Amino acid sequence: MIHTAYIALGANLGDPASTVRAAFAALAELPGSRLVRSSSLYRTAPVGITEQPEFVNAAAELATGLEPEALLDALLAVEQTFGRVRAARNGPRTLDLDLLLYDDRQLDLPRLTLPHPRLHLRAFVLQPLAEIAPELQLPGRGSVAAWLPAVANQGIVRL
Ligand code: PH2
Ligand code: MG
Ligand code: MG
Repeated sequence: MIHTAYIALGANLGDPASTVRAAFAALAELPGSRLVRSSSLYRTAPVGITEQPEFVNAAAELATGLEPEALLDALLAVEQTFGRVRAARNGPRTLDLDLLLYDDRQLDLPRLTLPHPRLHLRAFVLQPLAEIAPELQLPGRGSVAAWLPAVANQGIVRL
């Protein structure tokens, strides 16, 4: 069974744009998976801890045979290959891969909540996602595009 997953990419250490491009290639190589769409790269103001470098963010659509937790493990393994060290929560990182949506699956596990609980509040996620899937429905919340005006005040520039 092939599923549709959306993934948020983020980086703000090293050479973030090169890292995000290389991460798209790594996603394309995941077992039983195909990279269907990849967004442009966006330079974004840090949300949460604002005293850290700007991020480069992007979004990807993956067709995958991996189940959600196997996909999550695969994403964490890719983060590791890019040298991610988990220090401060929400602090700087060489690569962050967040599973946003998996079909219309709703999940609440200790290590994985689907849809991602804050995705509709963050321009750095919504804008790249809207570029590749504007009509995508967020379970219980309407379309991705409908949420864009709510984050219009957040700093984001397409590279
Ligand atoms: N990720 C965070 C916290 N803040 N800010 C931006 N602009 N982009 C991110 O990817 C990001 C963030 C936690 O993962
Ligand atoms: Mg994140
Ligand atoms: Mg993460």
